[in-house]
Amino acid sequence: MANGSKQIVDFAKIKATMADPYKHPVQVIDREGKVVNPDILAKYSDDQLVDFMKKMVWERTLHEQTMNFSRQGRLGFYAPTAGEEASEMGSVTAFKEQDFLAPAYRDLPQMIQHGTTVAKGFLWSKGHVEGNIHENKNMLFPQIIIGAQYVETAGVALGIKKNKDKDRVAFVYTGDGGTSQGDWYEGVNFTSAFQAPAVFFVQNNGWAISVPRYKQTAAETLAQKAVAMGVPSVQVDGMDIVAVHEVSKLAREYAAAGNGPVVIETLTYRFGAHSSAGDDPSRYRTKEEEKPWFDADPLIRMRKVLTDKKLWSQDQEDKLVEQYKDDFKEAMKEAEAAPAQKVSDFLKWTYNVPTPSVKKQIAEFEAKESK
Ligand SMILES: Cc1ncc(C[n+]2csc(CCOP(=O)(O)OP(=O)(O)O)c2C)c(N)n1
Repeated sequence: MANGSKQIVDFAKIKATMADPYKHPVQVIDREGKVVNPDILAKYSDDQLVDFMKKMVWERTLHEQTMNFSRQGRLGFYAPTAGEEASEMGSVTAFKEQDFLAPAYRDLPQMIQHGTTVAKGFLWSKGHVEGNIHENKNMLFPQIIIGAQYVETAGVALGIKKNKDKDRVAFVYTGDGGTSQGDWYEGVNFTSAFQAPAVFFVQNNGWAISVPRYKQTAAETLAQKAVAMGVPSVQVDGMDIVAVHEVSKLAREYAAAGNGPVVIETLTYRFGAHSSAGDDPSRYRTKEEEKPWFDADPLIRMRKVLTDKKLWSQDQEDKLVEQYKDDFKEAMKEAEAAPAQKVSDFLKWTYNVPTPSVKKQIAEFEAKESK
C-alpha cells in the first residue's frame, strides 16, 4: 500500500506552535512610556505609582553605591541589579510580610524590601554571619548554588500547606540559567504534585554569566517549561513595573487560595557585569544587543508616565538619590562596626559535641582571638 501524504502526527507543527500561548508578554506600559493597558493602570493610585518609582530609584542607587563600595574593597561578592528594578521591585511588593522568600544572590534588594536592613545585606556580602539573621524571619539567606532555592521553596510551600497557614505563600527567584538545573524542575514539580502554595520567578536577564539565553535551552520561552509540570505560567515585560506587580499579585492570590504554584518569567536585562568580581560583558556581548535594552530602562519608562501625570520631576529624583546615598553610607558604617567574626565561634556552632582535636583548635583560636 502506498504511503499516504497525510501524517497521523506532525511534530514540526507541534514544535512551531508550542510557544503560542506566550506570544504576547503581559505589558501595561510600553518601552516608549505609552500606556497600552489603561484599565490596569487605572487600578493604581498616584501614590502607588510614585512609590513604585521611588523603589526603583532606591534600587538603582543601591546598585551604584554598592559598585562604589566594591571598588573601594569594602564589600565581598555582590551581584549588580541595574536593569532589573521593575522585575525585582514590582514582584516583591506584591507579597505580604508572612510570605516566605527564598532569594538567590541577585535578590538582596527584595530581601531588604521584605524585612531586613541594608546593613545586613552588606554584612552578607562581606561573608559575616550576622548578614543571615533578619528581623523578618520569613526568608532564607541568598542561595549561591544555582537552582537550589527552588527545592527549598518546595519544602517551605509544603510546610505552609501542612500547617494549614492561611493567606501565606512561598516565593522564590532564579535567573534564566537556573531553569536548566535539575533543581529547578524538581522544585516546581514537587510543589505542583502537592499543590502547595508557591510563586516561582524566573528573572530572564538574557545571560548566565557569559552564556546567552539561546544557548541555554531550545525552549522558545522559559515560562512554557512549567506546562510539563501542570503549572500555569506567564511571560511578563520585566521592564514594566506595573505589569510585573499586577501579574505577581494575581499569582500570589491564586497560590494562596490553594490552587498550587505559578511560574512567572520576567523579561529583563542585566545592564552591567554578572558580579562585582569583575567579569567584562564587552568580552561576550555586543553594543548592538545592549542598546535596545538600555533604551527599555524601566526607570525611563516610569519617569515618562509620572512626568506626563505631573507627579515627578528631575529635581525630586536628584534629592531622593542623595538621600538614599547617605542612607547607604550610614548602613556601610553600621556593617563595618559589626564585631569581627571568631573562628572559635564557627567551630563551636558546627560541633554540638566537639571532638578532642576540635576542642584543641577552639582553645588555640580563643587564645589568638583574646590578644
Ligand atoms: C550549581 C551551580 N553551578 C554553577 C554555578 C556557577 N554560577 C554562578 S552564577 C551562574 C550563572 C547563573 O545565571 P542565571 O541563572 O541566569 O542567573 P543570573 O546570575 O543571570 O541572575 C553560574 C553558572 C553555581 N553557582 N552553582
